[in-house]
Amino acid sequence: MTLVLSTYWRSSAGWRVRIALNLKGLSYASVPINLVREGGEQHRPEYRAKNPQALVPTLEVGGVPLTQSLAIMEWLEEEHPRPPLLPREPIARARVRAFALAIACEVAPLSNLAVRTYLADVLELTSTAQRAWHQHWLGRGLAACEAMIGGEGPFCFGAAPTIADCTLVPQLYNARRFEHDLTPYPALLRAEAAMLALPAVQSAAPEAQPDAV
Ligand SMILES: N[C@@H](CCC(=O)N[C@@H](CS)C(=O)NCC(=O)O)C(=O)O
Repeated sequence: MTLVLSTYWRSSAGWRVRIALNLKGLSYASVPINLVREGGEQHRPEYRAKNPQALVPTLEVGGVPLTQSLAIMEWLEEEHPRPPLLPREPIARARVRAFALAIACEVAPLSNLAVRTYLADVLELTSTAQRAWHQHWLGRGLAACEAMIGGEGPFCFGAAPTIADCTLVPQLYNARRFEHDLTPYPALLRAEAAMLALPAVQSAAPEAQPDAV
């Protein structure tokens, strides 16, 4: 079954899926969707037909589009269970999912492109107010994630990467873009370092993508 990933080099949600695909050793074709050029290619009707939310990523599986990065990673886990990105034990699985959801639902959306554009262009917030927004939500969200980490590492939940780690790496990259101080989060930084040492994670990095500018 062919896998085609619509993604953008700097999209954190697309990056999560690239990491998961690479960790599972799956090859895929990459289709760049430029989120900023000419108002954003994600809004084109042909892309919206695949992803009605006009967001990346979309993974087409044999021509069938799947959306939402966590749903895509869950599909990958079900169809390609080796190597696993979720632990076997149900309580441990729930904890890993909770961490990934905390990032994907409560941290990342508050600084995504559509929100940043609204703060600046519609609400016309000053750059100081916009900065305060990002620091507030990043601080609140990352402090909770730091407390949610479990096990002895080096990854978020033990000796192997999970979907929690797939969400963590792009989120910390984004936090650095907003110059957020990461020193209060040593456990997150430890897990990030473990991830960045893996070739599968390195090749998923924004700068390694063909559409990187
Ligand atoms: N919850 C979605 C979030 C997807 C999302 O926010 N994608 C961003 C890039 S990271 C996007 O496409 N933004 C385009 C826009 O805001 O217009 C997921 O996990 O897939």
